[in-house]
This record gives sequence, C-alpha cells and structure tokens, in this order.
Amino acid sequence: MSTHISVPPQLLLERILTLEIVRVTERAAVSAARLRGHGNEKAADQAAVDAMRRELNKLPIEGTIVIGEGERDEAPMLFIGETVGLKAGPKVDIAVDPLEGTTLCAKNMPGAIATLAMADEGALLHAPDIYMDKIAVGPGYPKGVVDLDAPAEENIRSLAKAKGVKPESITAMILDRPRHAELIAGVRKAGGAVSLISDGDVASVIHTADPDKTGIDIAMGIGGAPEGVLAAAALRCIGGQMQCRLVVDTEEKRTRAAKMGIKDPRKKYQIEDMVRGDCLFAATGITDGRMLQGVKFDGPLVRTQTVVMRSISGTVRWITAEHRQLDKF
Ligand code: VTB
Repeated sequence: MSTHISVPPQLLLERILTLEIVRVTERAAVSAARLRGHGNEKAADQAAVDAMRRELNKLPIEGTIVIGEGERDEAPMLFIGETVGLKAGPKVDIAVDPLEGTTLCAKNMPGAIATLAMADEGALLHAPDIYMDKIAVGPGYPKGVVDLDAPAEENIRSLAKAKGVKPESITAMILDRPRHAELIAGVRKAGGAVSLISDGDVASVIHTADPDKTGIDIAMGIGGAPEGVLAAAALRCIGGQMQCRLVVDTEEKRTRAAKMGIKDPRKKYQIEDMVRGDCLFAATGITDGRMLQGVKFDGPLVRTQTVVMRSISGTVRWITAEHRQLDKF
C-alpha cells in the first residue's frame, strides 16, 4: 500500500519552512552566544536581532512581525508591523524573541534561547509588550483541569488528582518575582513544590509538556505577553493547555492594547485564541539549559542545538548541528 500523502502546495511550502526557521534561530543564537557573560545585555540582544532579521529576510515568505522587539517608534529592527522575507511565498505572521533571557546571556546563566514562531497571516495574537498572567499544563489532562482564575491551591490539588499523585509530587515553575509571593505561597500550602527561575518563562511552559523528563508539571505566573504568545505556539505543537490574560492596569496600556486590535482587555485567552491554525515554533539554546544545550565554540566548529515543532503534524525535531562555514555567522 502506498504511504504517499498528498500535501497541498502551500502546506508543502510551510513544511519546508520548518527546517528553514531552524537556520534563523541558529544564527541568532550563535551571534548572541559570542557575547555570553560579557555583562552587556543590549549588545547581546542587538547581535541576536541583527542575525535573526538577516536570516528572516532570506526566507521565501511575505512575513509580518506581530510580536517583536517593540513598537515601530522604539525598535529600529524587528519592530511590530515590520515586513520580512523575500516578499514571495505565503503570507505569515511571525513572533520573535531573538534573545529570550537577555540577563541570562549577559551573565552566562542557564536557559537563554533564541526563539520564533510562525503561523498563517492573522493566526497569532497581536499582543502588546505588557505583562500577561499565564497558566499552562502539558498534554493528557481533562480540559479545564486548571484555571487561570482559580486559587493556586485549588489548581495544584486538581492537577495532582488528575495525575493520580499527591500534591507533594507536583512541581510548579514560577518566575522569582515579588509579585508572585502569594502564588508561591498558595502552591506550597497545597503541598506542591516550586521551581523558581530568574528569567525565561517561554521554556517553563514548554517544560510542562514532558514532566517525567523536566520535573515540571505546571507553569504559572505573570511574565511578558510576547513570551506568552511564543509559549502558546510551542504548546500548541506539543499538546497541552494554556490560559492567559493581559495585565492591562493603566490607561496607557489600555490604549496600546486597543491600538493592536484588542477589543476586550480582560479576555481570558485559551491557547486556540492565541494561535489559530497551523504554526511552527523553533528555539535554539544560547546558554546551556534544562531544555537545550547552548552554543559550543569548538575550534573550527560551532555546535548548536535546536528544537523545532509543527502543530499540524505534532512533529518535534531536536536538531544538533555542526557548522563548519563560520563566515556565515
Ligand atoms: C519573563 C521572562 C523573560 O521577562 O517574560 C520576564 O520570560 C517578565 O518580566 O525572560 P519581568 O522581568 O519584568 O518580571 C524576562 O525575564 C526578560 O524578558
């Protein structure tokens, strides 16, 4: 029996893009990695942005940056609304974080990544760069097992019950910030453990997809909205549940959100509201982390590790690359 699967031409192109976007995050990661530990967040970020933009502009797409480095007047490159690519090929929305964890990179601490997500035009939530409240769990749980609006204790108990373990066996990953004091106390009160991170809440959401390997069952707390959309794209590919709400607590933020087309600033987003339809997600390690190895400079070789995923197929590829033509960076 033939195993041939016929794929409509525009999907086939997207399929090719799965590997093309690896090149984009690889280059950004290598450029940032050269500045690991130099204490200069701005320079490392700029290097990653330059490299990512250069590579994006070589792709056969008509891309629009919907999550980027900032709004047009504050970011010269990869600003929200910037068009990238060869302007031939599918129209796509792109969310980028060329250096997720600038501080981690500047201090050479674990967990800095270069990341991007791509989806059909109009498929990604156009979120302003403000805070977002998030909760995420991996696949295999009944829908609604946790809820953004439920107390932390209740969520931990409910998740433990669904997993068939005691709350003591549940670990939540949360950004170490004073704003999370109550949340952290709630998790612990229920008996759960908390794994605190200084930065990098995109990876924390991805960790929930494989608790046996990562030890993380749930990601909770307030982080950046751009990171929320990127994390949603990843979780959409690997399976899981995520709920988010923008933190629109000033008039100025309300105006910014409205400018980006957000009609209801209090809306509780489900993962499907943030990423509608097929999407691709890629992340390359800059510094070593729980999820990805960082860039290794090894004499004439540069080694990178990337994870790339596609939602329509659920395929997750871990790509270790050895680069020999170093002038391409
Ligand atoms: C998170 C984290 C980022 O910002 O979104 C966080 O993923 C939230 O902002 O790596 P605060 O630092 O203001 O709490 C980062 O730490 C940096 O962009």
